[in-house]
Amino acid sequence: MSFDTEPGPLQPVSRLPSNPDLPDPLETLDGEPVSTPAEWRDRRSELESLFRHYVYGYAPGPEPIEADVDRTESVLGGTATLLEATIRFVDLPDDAPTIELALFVPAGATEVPVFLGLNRAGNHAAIDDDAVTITDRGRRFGADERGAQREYWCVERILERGHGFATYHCADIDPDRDDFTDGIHPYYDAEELPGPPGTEWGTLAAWAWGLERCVDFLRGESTVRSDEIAVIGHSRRGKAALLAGATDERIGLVVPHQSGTGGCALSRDNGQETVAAINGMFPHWFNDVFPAFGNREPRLPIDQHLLIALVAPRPLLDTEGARDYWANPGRAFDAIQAAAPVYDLLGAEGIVGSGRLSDGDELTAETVGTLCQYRRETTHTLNRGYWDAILEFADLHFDQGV
Ligand code: GTR
Repeated sequence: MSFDTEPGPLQPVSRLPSNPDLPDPLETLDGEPVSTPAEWRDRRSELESLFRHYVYGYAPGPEPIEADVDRTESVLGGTATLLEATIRFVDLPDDAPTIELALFVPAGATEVPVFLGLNRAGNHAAIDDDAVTITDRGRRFGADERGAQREYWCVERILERGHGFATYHCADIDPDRDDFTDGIHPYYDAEELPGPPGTEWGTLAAWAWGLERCVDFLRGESTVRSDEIAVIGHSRRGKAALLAGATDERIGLVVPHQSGTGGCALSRDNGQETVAAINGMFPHWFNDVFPAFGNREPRLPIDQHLLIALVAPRPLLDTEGARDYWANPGRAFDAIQAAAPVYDLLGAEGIVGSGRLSDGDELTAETVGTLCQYRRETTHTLNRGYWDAILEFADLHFDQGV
C-alpha cells in the first residue's frame, strides 16, 4: 500500500536507459528474474516506488479517520437505505477537507459487495432523490441538478443486482485545479512525504488516497462485505481508481473505465494522448518528474501494464468505448496482455480466450478470466450497457455471489 513504499536509489530521467520495448514485469530493475510469488512481492514494492517516483508522486500514509454517519431509510421509493458519512481526518487541522461519502445499500441488506465510484458531479447527481445531501463542494464544483448522472451511475440497477454503491465527489479531496490551494495538498508538507523534491503527489494520487480512506471506512461498516469492495472511475477518475486498486490490496476488484493515458493505456507508442500532451494539458495530475518523459517514453522504467500487474491476482475489467479513440483502447488491450504473466505467476486465471469481449458477448466463467477488456460501441461515456457487464463480471469473481 502507498504507505510502505520507500524511495530507492532511483536515477534522474536523463540517466535512465532508453528501451523501446515494454519492461518485463518479471524482471527487476537490476535484471534479476522474478519467478516465484515471494520474489513478486519484492518486485511489487519496487514497481510501486517506480510509479510513485516517476509518475504519480508519493502520497502520505493512511491518515486516521473518524466518521459521523446519518442513516436514511426508504430512499429510491423504498428500495434503498442511504448512509451518508462525513469522514474526518482526526490528526489534521479542523479546517482540513472531509470526504462526504454516500453509501446506498439495498433495503434490508445485511452484508453486500459494494462498488466504490469516484464522482465528478457531486453525490446528489448520482440519484434523483431529495434524501441525498448537496454538500458544500457539491454545490460549488458539482452539477446543478439532482440526478444529473443518474443514467451514468445506474444506482437502481446496481442495487437490484444485490450490490451496494458508495461514492465520493473528487472535489472533496482536490477540485482538479492546478494550484493545489483548495484541497488536501496544503495539509502535508513536502518534507513529510517519502520522496525527493518533485516527486510529491499530484491530483490523481490524491484522489486515489481519498478512495483508500473510503475503504478504511467501508471495511468497518456492517452492511459491507469488506473483502468485496470494487473501485470504479471514469476517465481521469478511472486513472485514480486504477492507481488505488494497484496500491491498496484491500480493494477486491478494479474497473478503470475508459481510463486512457495514465490509466490502462500504455505510454509507449501511444498515438493518441501522449505523455507530453497529458502533462501539457493537466500538469497537476502527476508529479513534477513525469513531464520529463514527454517524447522520451522509452526511458520510462515502467509502463502502464505494470500498474495493471500490481492489481494481480485480483480481478480487473478494463471497460472501453470502441469509438473512444483518445483513450486508446488498443494500447490498453496491449497493456492487459503484457500484465497477464503476473496473473499466471500468482495462479490466477488471468486471460481466458482472447481476453477481449464486446457488446453482445456473454460474460461467463468460460469466456472471462480475472483480467479482461470489454468494449462497447460507444464514445466516451458510462451507461447501463457497461454496468450490466460490470455487474456480471463482479458476480463471476466475488466468492459469495449475490
Ligand atoms: C481528457 C484527458 C483524458 C481524460 C479525459 C477525462 O481531456 O485528455 O486523459 O482523462 O479528459 O477525464 O474526461
